[in-house]
Amino acid sequence: MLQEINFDGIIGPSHNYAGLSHGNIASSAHAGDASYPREAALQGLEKMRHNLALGLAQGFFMPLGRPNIPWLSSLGTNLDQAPSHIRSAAYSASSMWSANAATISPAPDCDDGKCHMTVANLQTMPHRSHEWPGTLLQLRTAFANRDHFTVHTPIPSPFGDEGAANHMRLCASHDTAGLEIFVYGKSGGRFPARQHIEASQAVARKHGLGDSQVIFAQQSEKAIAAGAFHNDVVAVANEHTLFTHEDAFEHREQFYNEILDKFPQANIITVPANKVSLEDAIQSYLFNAQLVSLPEGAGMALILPTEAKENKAVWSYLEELLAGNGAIRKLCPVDVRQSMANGGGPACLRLRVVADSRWVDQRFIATTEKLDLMADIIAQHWPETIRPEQLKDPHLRETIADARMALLKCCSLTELNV
Ligand code: SUG
Repeated sequence: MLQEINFDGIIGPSHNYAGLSHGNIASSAHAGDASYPREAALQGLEKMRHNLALGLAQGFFMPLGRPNIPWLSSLGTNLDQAPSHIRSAAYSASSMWSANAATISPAPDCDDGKCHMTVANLQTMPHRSHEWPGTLLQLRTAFANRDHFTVHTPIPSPFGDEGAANHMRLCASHDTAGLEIFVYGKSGGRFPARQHIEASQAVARKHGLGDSQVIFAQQSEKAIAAGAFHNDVVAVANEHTLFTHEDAFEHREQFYNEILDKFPQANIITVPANKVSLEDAIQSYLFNAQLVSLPEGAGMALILPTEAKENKAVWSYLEELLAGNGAIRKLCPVDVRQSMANGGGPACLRLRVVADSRWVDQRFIATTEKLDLMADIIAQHWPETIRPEQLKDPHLRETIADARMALLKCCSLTELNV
């Protein structure tokens, strides 16, 4: 049975706040703060536990090996000598945000009937640009079944590709052919536009998607300039529903018309700026919710960051939305504050893959028992806190490497330690 499986990136033991992502307001605001990797990873596991309890299919990815010493070597340096921003980049636990791991086109959309995945190059941000080799290895391990999956290498530079964070899919149900929407940026004014149209078009071609099944939409320059560094900060889609801020897209009317032309059943919920300002949307991460279909036809739920509940304008809008008895029937706030402080909400932490879970390497599929085992490892081995100046400390490096290895062993995934 084809179903949506959410693969969450486990928050790695090197999680820290280095202010590395220009254009990501939370990352800049928390630069230099002490981080709490253990608490962060446990928050992530709790989110998975919550979603399993809702009856949703759940998978996970291992954190990548950090600090990335081979990357430092390729830059002619090492941990002692690297300039501090390069050292921080080598230490970043940014692979936790698995929505940026790859773009996924489910099998019913692709001309050869296989699920296609293109690993994101993440080239705009130095600390993210060295994720792809580890991600490629992990995806080729988890989705090794070549009868059902094709995992492509990243689109080459200079075309920036940020993966599923700039990709949405509308469909009657997950197991039927859908309309894939690729969102790219042109200019964010003071901030970089990380997704380039050339990369989006290349991914669509490589996945074998027909013209009638694809839309390329420009993210609004206003949204990028306000801090929506990825489209999933201002819009999210699930099955026939698109939930979006009024100011998310540059040519909104034209975009909506193209959607309705290619997918007439689309249900577009536009949140007006006079109810929720772009600023409130970005501060609360309202749209970085996981919009999911509940089992047994119970409608859709929004799995939101607790910050959305704390924002008055956002929460009263959501209460009004629920009272309208539309597609969205349930609001589930979850606490992922440690990730949020780096600009990563519930939706950033997951990669959606539509597949039959029997085709996936079972070591990546979550059960409550496995989450319990992982929680024990994390509680024992993840550093409690990291202050930025500790990144120079060789003991920290050892602690982090040992912690990751303990988790890889617990999940029988030591082959990922290259
Ligand atoms: O790429 N933050 C990530 C957040 C990614 C969110 N993902 C989605 N929207 N799907 C980023 O900006 C901050 C790291 C630091 O500053 O230490 C960071 O990389």
